[in-house]
Amino acid sequence: MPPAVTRPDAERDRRFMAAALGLARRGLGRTWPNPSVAAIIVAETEDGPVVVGRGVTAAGGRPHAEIVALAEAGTAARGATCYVTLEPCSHHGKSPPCSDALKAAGIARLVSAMEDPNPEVAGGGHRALEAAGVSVAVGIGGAEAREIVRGHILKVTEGRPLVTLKLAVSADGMIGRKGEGQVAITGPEARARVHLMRAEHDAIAVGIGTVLADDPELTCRLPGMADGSPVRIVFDTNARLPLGARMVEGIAAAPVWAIVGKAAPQERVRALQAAGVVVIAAPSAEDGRIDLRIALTLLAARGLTSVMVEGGADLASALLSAGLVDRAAIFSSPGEIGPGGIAAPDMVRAGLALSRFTETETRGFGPDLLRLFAREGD
Ligand code: AOF
Ligand code: ZN
Repeated sequence: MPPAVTRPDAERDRRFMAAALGLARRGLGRTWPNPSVAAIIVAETEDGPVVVGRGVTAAGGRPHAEIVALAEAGTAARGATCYVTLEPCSHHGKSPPCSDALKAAGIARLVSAMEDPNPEVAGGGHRALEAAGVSVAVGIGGAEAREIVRGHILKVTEGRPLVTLKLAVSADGMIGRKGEGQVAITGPEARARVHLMRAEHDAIAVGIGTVLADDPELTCRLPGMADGSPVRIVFDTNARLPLGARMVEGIAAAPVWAIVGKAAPQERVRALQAAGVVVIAAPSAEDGRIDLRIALTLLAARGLTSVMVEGGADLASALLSAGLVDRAAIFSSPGEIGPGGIAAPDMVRAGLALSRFTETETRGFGPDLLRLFAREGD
């Protein structure tokens, strides 16, 4: 009988890495303060390669993906190949290093999509395994892996989370109707997509104007995904968030964080805290409003790697002009709002061009169109 094939096979590596990247994507929004990482362990048998363990970073960040996959593989990990979407950690953080666990389990080969930009790791995991005699290949699936952990990269390099701006614009260029609260601009297919996007982010943010006008719940209401609801954040300089707001009354569904100015009335701050709202005081910029860059830094310090901003127009404009938007999701509907509409500010349209965004994807959802933008070069 011929010996089992042990020679690295590029096509096979791409295939297993693609599976791992798919798994990692499914963990998005659930693993903060850690990035969503996946590991797949493949043993060589006489019948060819067999997956003996799979893991994604657990909800809340621990255990890490490799530990979950190794537990499933047991002794079958000895001599096997491990595919990881991010370099295994080598530091003693809140958990022991994954590089040690992989070594101890007898992994013979590591295929890793990318180096971990976390300065505590930064190549140390790959080096530790190589030094232990493990064959290490880095870079397969790197572009997609970087896209998945973009928020983690920004958090460790710039100290702020990834910001995705979501807007729905009617055919006549409106984002709502004055004094009417929430207006349905897009259809049910696009709305389902928005709920999925919510679940893929660590948090959703709106300005206080949107809360006062629309009273949104900001939860993920997809069947079977209710636990995917991210943290709800309100930019609220003067702590005006009403205790009777739906998101405060329904605080059990998902946490609510209010970012208030340092001069916000203390009795309002105390009332919000008593209702279970986490109040974060941020310094003001020159215009008296919250300094958005610093506010985002405070969110990253609390562990968030990604935030989806859902409105309103003022917050969207302010983030765009501060250069703090990394991705944008613009839904356009064929329907018109007509008289009394609130126009999407020119800043939003111009901002996407000014900050040099490129359109990465265009997709139809029922009658609506979704256009995705990313910062050029991202
Ligand atoms: C991995 N596998 O699944 C993830 C990793 O505080 P700790 O010990 O949980 O370490 C957190 C850091 O580990 C995090 O900032 C990131 O650099 C890395 N994430 N590493 O080996 C994983 N999620
Ligand atoms: Zn680890």
